[in-house]
Amino acid sequence: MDARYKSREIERRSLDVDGLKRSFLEWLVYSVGKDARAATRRDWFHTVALAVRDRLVDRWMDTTRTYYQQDAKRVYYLSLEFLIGRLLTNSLANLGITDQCRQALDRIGLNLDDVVEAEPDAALGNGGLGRLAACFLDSMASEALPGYGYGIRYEFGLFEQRFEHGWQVEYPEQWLQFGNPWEFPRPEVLYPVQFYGRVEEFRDSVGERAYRWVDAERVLAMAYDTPVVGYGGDTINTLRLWSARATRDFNFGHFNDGAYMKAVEQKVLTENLSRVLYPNDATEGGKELRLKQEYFFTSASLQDILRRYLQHHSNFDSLPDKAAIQLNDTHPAIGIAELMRLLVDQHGVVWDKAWDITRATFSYTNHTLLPEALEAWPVRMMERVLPRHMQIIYEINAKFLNRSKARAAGDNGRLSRLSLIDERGDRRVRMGNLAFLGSHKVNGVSALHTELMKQTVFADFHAEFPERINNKTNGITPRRWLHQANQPLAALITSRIGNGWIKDLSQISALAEKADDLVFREEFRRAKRKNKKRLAAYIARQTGVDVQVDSLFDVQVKRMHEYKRQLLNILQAIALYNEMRDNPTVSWVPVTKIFAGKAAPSYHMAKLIIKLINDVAKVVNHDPSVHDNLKIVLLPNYNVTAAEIIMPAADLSEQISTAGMEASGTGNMKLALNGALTIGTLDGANVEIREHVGDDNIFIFGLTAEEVNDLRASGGFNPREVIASNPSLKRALDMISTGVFSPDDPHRYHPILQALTDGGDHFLVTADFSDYCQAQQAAMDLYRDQEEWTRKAILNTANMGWFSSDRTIMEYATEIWDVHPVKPEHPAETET
Ligand code: 8GP
Repeated sequence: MDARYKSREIERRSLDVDGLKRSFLEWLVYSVGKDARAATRRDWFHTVALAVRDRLVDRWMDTTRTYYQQDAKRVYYLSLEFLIGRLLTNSLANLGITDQCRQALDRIGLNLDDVVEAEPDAALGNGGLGRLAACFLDSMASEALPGYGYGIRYEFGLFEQRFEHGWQVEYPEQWLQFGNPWEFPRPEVLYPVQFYGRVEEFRDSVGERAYRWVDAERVLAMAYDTPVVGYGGDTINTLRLWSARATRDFNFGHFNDGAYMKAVEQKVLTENLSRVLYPNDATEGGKELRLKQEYFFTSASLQDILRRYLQHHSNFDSLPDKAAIQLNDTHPAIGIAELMRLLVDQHGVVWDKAWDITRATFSYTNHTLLPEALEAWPVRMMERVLPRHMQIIYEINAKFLNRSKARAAGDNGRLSRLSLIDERGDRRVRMGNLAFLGSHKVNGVSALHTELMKQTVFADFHAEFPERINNKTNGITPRRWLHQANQPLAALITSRIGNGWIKDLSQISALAEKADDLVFREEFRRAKRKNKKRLAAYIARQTGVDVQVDSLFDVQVKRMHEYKRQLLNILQAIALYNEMRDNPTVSWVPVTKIFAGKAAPSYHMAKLIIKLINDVAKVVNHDPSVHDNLKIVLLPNYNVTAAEIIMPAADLSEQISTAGMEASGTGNMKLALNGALTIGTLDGANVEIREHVGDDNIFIFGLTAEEVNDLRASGGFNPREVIASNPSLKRALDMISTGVFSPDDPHRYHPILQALTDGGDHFLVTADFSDYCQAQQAAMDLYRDQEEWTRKAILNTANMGWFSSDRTIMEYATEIWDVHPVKPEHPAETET
C-alpha cells in the first residue's frame, strides 16, 4: 500500500490531539480544497466535520454488520419530521473527543466554539413531535437498540423567521446550500414510488381475483444516510432520509417531440416532492403535495424494510419478529395500506395473513387531540392519488365494520364513528382510525393525554380494543439538553456525583441531598449566572435590548399557538407593567420576559400575537418609569440551536396551556432539568413533573382539564363578566383596545379582543388570568429569597431523571417493540 495512503488510514482512526490536528490539516487541503490562509470558518467546519465523520465510519459499519449477522429485530421509526439541530458538538461529545478536538484546533489557532457556529441548524421539523424523534434517535443509539429513523430529506427545512416592524416574515431555510458533511448519498439505494393511474382486476395463476396498479406516474426515492452516534460511540445507527428523483425514462414522449425543455421542467416538478417541509405545527394542511410526501417516504421506507428482511427470510411469517414499525403520528399511517398492498399484490400473501402481519408489525403514537390536527384525507383525492390504497382501505373497513356490527347491536352512531371513512359532508379517510386499527399498540405521550385519548377521540376504539392504548410519557436526551447545552452545570454535577448521569439520568437524584449545601447552592447559582450572561449577550445581539443578568428570566419558548397561551403571558406582563408604574417606590423584583417561537405562516391569530408581544415590548422597554425592572423580548427564529442557549439560562419555565390541550410538552422537561422552576397548568406532562419534583417546587395554577371540560360543556362561561370583575385584566385589555401599544393602528388587535369576549374565549385566557397572576406573584416573592429559590431549582434538576428519553425509549422497546439491545462486534483492528 502506498505509504501516504497508509498514514491516512491510521490518522483516520486516531483520537488524540496530534492525530486530529494532522487530519484537519489534510482534510482542509485534500477534501475541502483550501489552504489554511484562505479557509473561512465554514471551510473549517466542513473540515472538522469530515475528520470527525472518519472516526465513526468503522464503528457505524460494525454496528450495521452486527445487526445483519445476528438478524436482530430492528425498530423503524417512521417520521415526517426530525428536528435534529447541529451535529458537530453532539458527535464530538458522544464520541468523547470534545477536549481533544478543542486542543487540536487551538494548535492551529482556531476556536472550536467559532467552528461550531458555522454549522447550519438542521430544522427538518416543526416542533415537539420532530424534536422528540431526534431525541429518540439519540436514545436508541445510546441504549444500543437496533433502531433506524426514516424520513424525508427536505431541501428547505422549517422557514427562517424574522421580524419586520414587529411582524413575522418567513424566509426559506437553505440548510443544504453549502453541502452537508454528515450525510452519505446512496445513489444506488433507489425505490420507485407511484401515484395516480388506475387499478386493473385480473385472475392470478390459480384463478383468484387479483389487482394491479397501472398507468401510474413514477418517482424514485433516493436514500441519504446520516450516522447517529450513541453516547460512548459504540453503537452508531442510521437515519435514512429520502429525496425525490425523476425517473430517467421520464416523459420520453417529450424527447421524441423535441420538447426537451418541457421534459426537464417536468423533472424539476417531480423533484419538488421532497423540496420543502410543511410549516404547520398541530394543524393539518390538507394539501395533495402533503399526502404525496407522506406516501412517498412511507412507501420507500417499507420497500427498504422488506428488502432487508428478505435477505434472511423467504416468506413473511416472521416479519413481526424481525421488524417493529413505529408511526410517529398519522403522517406515515398510509403505510398500513401500503404494507397490505406490498404483501398481497406484490408478494402474493393472502389477505387475512397479511393483515395479521401488518397489525403485529405496526404501532402508532398520537401527539395531539386538537381536532384540526387529526388528518382526514378527502376520499376523492385519495382515489385519484392512491387508487389501490383507497380500495384496500375500503376492504379493511368493510371487514372491520362487519365484525363490529354484532357488538354494536344496532348502535349506528357507534359504527359510523368507528368507520375509517367519515361520511359526513365530503367523504374523508380518517387516518387516526386507520392507524389505530392497523396497529397492535397505540400510545399517548403523557399520562393525562393517554387518559383523554381513551375518553375522547378513541373512546369507541378503546371500547373495542381495551388492551391497545398505552402510555409512554415523553422524555428528552440528557446528552444534548444538559451535557452539551449546559456545560457549566454539567461540570458541576459531574464534580459531585461523577459522570454516570449522562448515560443513566436516574443517577442525578443524588443531587437532592446537595440542595441544603450552601456551597453547592452558590456554585449552582454561579453556573446559572454564567448561562444567563451568555443568553443576555445573545439577546443583545439579536434584539438590541439590554437585560439585567440578575433579573428573573421568565421564559416561554415554543410554537406560537392560541392553546399554548402566549397571550395570557403578555397580558400578565402588561398588568405587571401597570403595577410597576403605579408603585414606583416599591422595590420590585426585576423581571425579564423572554419569548421565542414561530407561527405557522397561515395562522393569522398567532402572527397577530407575535406582533402584540413586539408592540408591548417596544413600549415597556423604552419606558423609563419602570426603571429597567421589566424587559420583554421576543427572540427571532427559535430553533434547536437557540433552545440550547435559552434552556440553561431560564429561571422560570412557562407551561401555561389550557388544561387538556398540550399532549405532553418536552420544553417543560428541558427547562426543569436545567434548574428552572415551572409555572404551569395541570396539563400534559406537567402533571407528572409535579409528581416528581414535588408540589412545593412548582407553581401550579388554573383550571384542570376536567374543569375546562365542564366549563365549556356548561355553556355558562361569560368572559365579559370575568373581565369586568378583574380591574387589572380590564385595564390591560383597554390599553390594547385603545391603541396604547399600537398608536399607528389602534384597531390592530381587534381580532384578539373579539376572541376573548364575543368569541367566548375558547382557550380560557380570562378564566385563568387571576390565578396565573397570583402564581406569578408567588414566583417573584420567592425569587427575592435566592437561597430558597436555588434550593428548589436544585431539587428540580435532581428530580427530573425519570424524564430522560432513554427511559421512554426502553419502555417502547420492552412494552411495544420487543426489541433488545445489541452490542456491536468489532473485528480485531487490522494491522496497518
Ligand atoms: C406535539 C405536542 O403538541 C406536544 O405536547 C408533545 O410534547 C410533542 O408533540 C411530542 O409528543 N405535537 C406536535 O408537534 C404535532 O402534533 N405536530 C404535528 C402537526 C405536525
